[in-house]
Amino acid sequence: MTVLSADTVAIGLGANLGDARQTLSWAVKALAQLPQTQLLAVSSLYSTKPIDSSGPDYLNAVALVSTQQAPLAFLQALQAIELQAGRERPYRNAPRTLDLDIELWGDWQSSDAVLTVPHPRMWERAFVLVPLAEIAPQCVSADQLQVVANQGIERSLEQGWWQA
Ligand code: A4P
Ligand code: MG
Repeated sequence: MTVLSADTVAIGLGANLGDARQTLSWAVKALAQLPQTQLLAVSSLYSTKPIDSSGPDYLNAVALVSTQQAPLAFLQALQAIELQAGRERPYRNAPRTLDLDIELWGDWQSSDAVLTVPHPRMWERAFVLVPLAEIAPQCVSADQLQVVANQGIERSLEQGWWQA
Protein backbone atom coordinates (compact mmCIF):
# COMPACT_ATOMS: atom_id res chain seq x y z
CA MET A 1 0.00 0.00 0.00
CA THR A 2 1.04 3.59 -0.40
CA VAL A 3 2.23 4.75 2.96
CA LEU A 4 3.66 7.96 4.32
CA SER A 5 6.40 10.38 3.37
CA ALA A 6 9.79 9.44 4.76
CA ASP A 7 9.74 11.75 7.79
CA THR A 8 6.14 10.98 8.82
CA VAL A 9 5.51 8.79 11.83
CA ALA A 10 2.21 7.21 12.89
CA ILE A 11 2.12 6.92 16.68
CA GLY A 12 -0.40 4.72 18.47
CA LEU A 13 -1.56 6.06 21.83
CA GLY A 14 -3.26 3.86 24.40
CA ALA A 15 -4.23 4.05 28.07
CA ASN A 16 -6.45 2.08 30.45
CA LEU A 17 -5.38 3.18 33.92
CA GLY A 18 -6.00 6.45 35.71
CA ASP A 19 -7.70 9.30 33.87
CA ALA A 20 -6.98 7.87 30.42
CA ARG A 21 -8.65 10.64 28.49
CA GLN A 22 -6.72 13.34 30.33
CA THR A 23 -3.46 11.43 29.89
CA LEU A 24 -3.95 10.97 26.15
CA SER A 25 -4.80 14.61 25.64
CA TRP A 26 -1.69 15.61 27.62
CA ALA A 27 0.38 13.14 25.56
CA VAL A 28 -0.74 14.62 22.23
CA LYS A 29 0.32 18.06 23.47
CA ALA A 30 3.66 16.59 24.58
CA LEU A 31 4.16 15.08 21.10
CA ALA A 32 3.47 18.48 19.54
CA GLN A 33 6.22 20.00 21.68
CA LEU A 34 8.96 17.50 20.87
CA PRO A 35 12.01 19.12 19.26
CA GLN A 36 12.27 18.96 15.46
CA THR A 37 8.74 17.58 15.34
CA GLN A 38 5.44 18.87 13.96
CA LEU A 39 2.03 17.45 14.79
CA LEU A 40 0.19 16.73 11.52
CA ALA A 41 -3.05 15.02 12.52
CA VAL A 42 -4.83 13.39 15.46
CA SER A 43 -7.56 10.78 15.12
CA SER A 44 -10.76 10.64 17.10
CA LEU A 45 -10.65 9.03 20.50
CA TYR A 46 -11.78 5.38 20.53
CA SER A 47 -12.98 3.24 23.40
CA THR A 48 -11.71 -0.31 22.87
CA LYS A 49 -11.90 -3.72 24.55
CA PRO A 50 -8.55 -4.98 25.89
CA ILE A 51 -6.79 -7.25 23.38
CA ASP A 52 -4.28 -9.73 24.91
CA SER A 53 -4.45 -7.53 27.99
CA SER A 54 -6.54 -7.04 31.12
CA GLY A 55 -8.18 -4.30 33.11
CA PRO A 56 -10.71 -1.68 32.07
CA ASP A 57 -11.50 -0.75 28.48
CA TYR A 58 -8.78 1.25 26.77
CA LEU A 59 -8.89 4.62 25.14
CA ASN A 60 -6.87 4.64 21.93
CA ALA A 61 -5.97 7.13 19.22
CA VAL A 62 -3.35 7.57 16.50
CA ALA A 63 -1.35 10.74 15.80
CA LEU A 64 0.70 11.61 12.74
CA VAL A 65 3.81 13.70 13.19
CA SER A 66 6.70 14.64 10.97
CA THR A 67 10.08 14.60 12.65
CA GLN A 68 13.69 15.22 11.80
CA GLN A 69 14.79 13.22 14.83
CA ALA A 70 16.61 9.91 14.38
CA PRO A 71 14.46 6.83 15.11
CA LEU A 72 16.12 5.69 18.36
CA ALA A 73 16.22 9.20 19.76
CA PHE A 74 12.56 9.59 18.88
CA LEU A 75 11.66 6.27 20.55
CA GLN A 76 13.48 7.43 23.69
CA ALA A 77 11.55 10.71 23.58
CA LEU A 78 8.28 8.73 23.46
CA GLN A 79 9.42 6.56 26.39
CA ALA A 80 10.25 9.72 28.38
CA ILE A 81 6.67 10.95 27.80
CA GLU A 82 5.34 7.53 28.96
CA LEU A 83 7.44 7.78 32.13
CA GLN A 84 6.20 11.30 32.83
CA ALA A 85 2.67 9.90 32.64
CA GLY A 86 3.55 7.42 35.39
CA ARG A 87 4.02 4.37 33.16
CA GLU A 88 5.16 1.24 34.98
CA ARG A 89 6.08 -2.04 33.32
CA PRO A 90 5.31 -4.86 35.79
CA TYR A 91 4.81 -7.41 32.99
CA ARG A 92 4.20 -7.56 29.25
CA ASN A 93 0.83 -6.17 28.13
CA ALA A 94 0.07 -4.99 31.66
CA PRO A 95 -2.60 -2.32 32.03
CA ARG A 96 -0.94 1.05 31.52
CA THR A 97 -1.35 4.76 32.14
CA LEU A 98 0.15 5.49 28.73
CA ASP A 99 1.57 3.49 25.83
CA LEU A 100 3.11 5.25 22.85
CA ASP A 101 4.05 2.92 20.00
CA ILE A 102 5.64 3.74 16.67
CA GLU A 103 3.31 2.03 14.18
CA LEU A 104 4.73 3.30 10.87
CA TRP A 105 7.65 5.53 9.91
CA GLY A 106 7.32 6.44 6.24
CA ASP A 107 7.85 3.17 4.40
CA TRP A 108 10.91 2.35 6.52
CA GLN A 109 11.18 -1.21 7.79
CA SER A 110 13.20 -2.27 10.82
CA SER A 111 13.35 -5.72 12.39
CA ASP A 112 15.51 -4.64 15.33
CA ALA A 113 13.93 -5.76 18.64
CA VAL A 114 14.48 -2.31 20.18
CA LEU A 115 12.50 -0.71 17.37
CA THR A 116 10.49 -2.90 15.03
CA VAL A 117 8.71 -0.95 12.28
CA PRO A 118 5.99 -1.39 11.19
CA HIS A 119 4.88 -2.32 14.71
CA PRO A 120 4.70 -6.13 14.50
CA ARG A 121 1.18 -6.45 15.92
CA MET A 122 -0.51 -3.43 14.33
CA TRP A 123 -2.18 -5.42 11.53
CA GLU A 124 -4.03 -7.58 14.10
CA ARG A 125 -5.50 -4.62 15.99
CA ALA A 126 -8.57 -2.54 15.32
CA PHE A 127 -7.41 -0.07 18.00
CA VAL A 128 -4.52 0.85 15.67
CA LEU A 129 -5.97 0.29 12.19
CA VAL A 130 -9.30 2.08 12.63
CA PRO A 131 -7.87 5.38 13.95
CA LEU A 132 -4.99 5.17 11.46
CA ALA A 133 -7.44 4.70 8.58
CA GLU A 134 -9.30 7.79 9.77
CA ILE A 135 -6.27 10.11 9.39
CA ALA A 136 -4.14 8.23 6.82
CA PRO A 137 -6.57 6.12 4.75
CA GLN A 138 -3.86 5.34 2.21
CA CYS A 139 -2.07 3.25 4.87
CA VAL A 140 -4.82 0.73 5.52
CA SER A 141 -6.74 -1.34 2.98
CA ALA A 142 -10.36 -2.43 3.22
CA ASP A 143 -9.14 -6.03 3.49
CA GLN A 144 -6.90 -5.12 6.44
CA LEU A 145 -9.82 -3.43 8.20
CA GLN A 146 -11.98 -6.47 7.52
CA VAL A 147 -9.52 -8.71 9.40
CA VAL A 148 -10.13 -6.77 12.64
CA ALA A 149 -13.81 -5.96 12.08
CA ASN A 150 -14.96 -8.25 14.91
CA GLN A 151 -13.02 -6.34 17.61
CA GLY A 152 -14.95 -4.04 19.94
CA ILE A 153 -14.16 -0.42 19.16
CA GLU A 154 -16.32 2.66 19.56
CA ARG A 155 -15.49 6.10 18.18
CA SER A 156 -16.12 9.18 20.30
CA LEU A 157 -17.74 11.94 18.29
CA GLU A 158 -16.13 14.64 20.37
CA GLN A 159 -14.28 17.07 18.05
CA GLY A 160 -10.84 18.31 19.07
CA TRP A 161 -10.86 16.05 22.14
CA TRP A 162 -7.15 16.50 22.82
CA GLN A 163 -7.25 20.32 22.74
CA ALA A 164 -9.58 20.69 25.72
N1 A4P B 1 9.73 -1.65 20.66
C1 A4P B 1 10.01 -2.35 19.53
N2 A4P B 1 9.38 -1.82 18.48
C2 A4P B 1 8.67 -0.76 18.97
C3 A4P B 1 7.82 0.17 18.34
N3 A4P B 1 7.54 0.12 17.01
N4 A4P B 1 7.25 1.15 19.10
C4 A4P B 1 10.28 -2.01 21.96
C5 A4P B 1 7.50 1.21 20.45
N5 A4P B 1 8.32 0.34 21.10
C6 A4P B 1 8.90 -0.64 20.36
O1 A4P B 1 7.54 -1.91 24.81
C7 A4P B 1 8.55 -2.89 24.96
C8 A4P B 1 9.71 -2.58 24.05
O2 A4P B 1 9.28 -2.64 22.72
C9 A4P B 1 10.27 -1.17 24.19
O3 A4P B 1 11.29 -1.10 25.13
C10 A4P B 1 10.78 -0.85 22.79
O4 A4P B 1 12.19 -0.86 22.73
P1 A4P B 1 6.67 -1.49 26.04
O5 A4P B 1 5.82 -0.35 25.60
O6 A4P B 1 7.54 -1.34 27.22
O7 A4P B 1 5.84 -2.81 26.33
P2 A4P B 1 4.40 -3.19 25.90
O8 A4P B 1 3.53 -1.97 25.85
O9 A4P B 1 3.95 -4.29 26.80
O10 A4P B 1 4.63 -3.68 24.49
P3 A4P B 1 3.88 -3.15 23.22
O11 A4P B 1 4.61 -3.65 22.04
O12 A4P B 1 3.61 -1.69 23.30
O13 A4P B 1 2.55 -3.90 23.45
P4 A4P B 1 1.48 -4.06 22.39
O14 A4P B 1 1.69 -5.33 21.67
O15 A4P B 1 1.31 -2.80 21.62
O16 A4P B 1 0.23 -4.29 23.31
N6 A4P B 1 -5.76 -3.46 23.89
C11 A4P B 1 -6.42 -2.33 23.58
N7 A4P B 1 -7.76 -2.33 23.39
N8 A4P B 1 -5.73 -1.15 23.43
C12 A4P B 1 -4.37 -1.08 23.61
O17 A4P B 1 -3.78 0.02 23.47
N9 A4P B 1 -2.31 -2.29 24.04
C13 A4P B 1 -1.65 -3.41 24.27
C14 A4P B 1 -0.17 -3.38 24.26
C15 A4P B 1 -2.35 -4.69 24.46
N10 A4P B 1 -3.78 -4.60 24.31
C16 A4P B 1 -4.42 -3.46 24.04
C17 A4P B 1 -3.65 -2.27 23.91
MG1 MG C 1 4.55 0.10 23.87
